[in-house]
Amino acid sequence: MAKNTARTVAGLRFGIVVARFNQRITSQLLRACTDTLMYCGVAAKDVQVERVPGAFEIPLVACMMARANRFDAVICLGAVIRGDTPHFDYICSEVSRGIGQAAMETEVPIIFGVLTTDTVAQAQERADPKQFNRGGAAAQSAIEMVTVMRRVRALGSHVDLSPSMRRPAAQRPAK
Ligand code: INI
Repeated sequence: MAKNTARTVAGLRFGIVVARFNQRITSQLLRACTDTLMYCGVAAKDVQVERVPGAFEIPLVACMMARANRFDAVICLGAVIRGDTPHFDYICSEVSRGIGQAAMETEVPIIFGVLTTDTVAQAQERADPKQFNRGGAAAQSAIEMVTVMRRVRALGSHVDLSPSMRRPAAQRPAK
């Protein structure tokens, strides 16, 4: 992403939720993510990082950060690596479902930067800034989605969820 995005990202605020499980991988994702945000012109004071034990805990915290009305986007970072148990499948499906649901409920972009791989080596190459750089890509997706949401909010519509899930109008970001 070109550095001249600085004009459009100045003042934007981002929440990051990062899992400590597989920390060698997730700390690399986090570093690449924050480096990219800063490179694009986001101020360090406008980024709040919350750490959670594992990927399973990401959706709850991401949802609460999105509901706080303090962030233009929330970025979720984690690494779920397949073992010999079905644990992998349960965690992957809960994390992806939870993040998607949180975004729909809050109408705040919540970015899925959670690696789901068969091996540690695959996770390492996806986290490595010199290879797939998924942490940097998550930051870029967050910035892009802020712009998209500005345009789409101007259309005046909202996600139509059941009333119990709907966010009160008073809590929605101003258009
Ligand atoms: N959490 C991860 O983030 N990645 C994993 O690969 C993983 N595995 O393999 O078990 C994992 N498990 C922990 C889980 O996310 C929860 O933190 C734990 O079950 C407590 O709720």
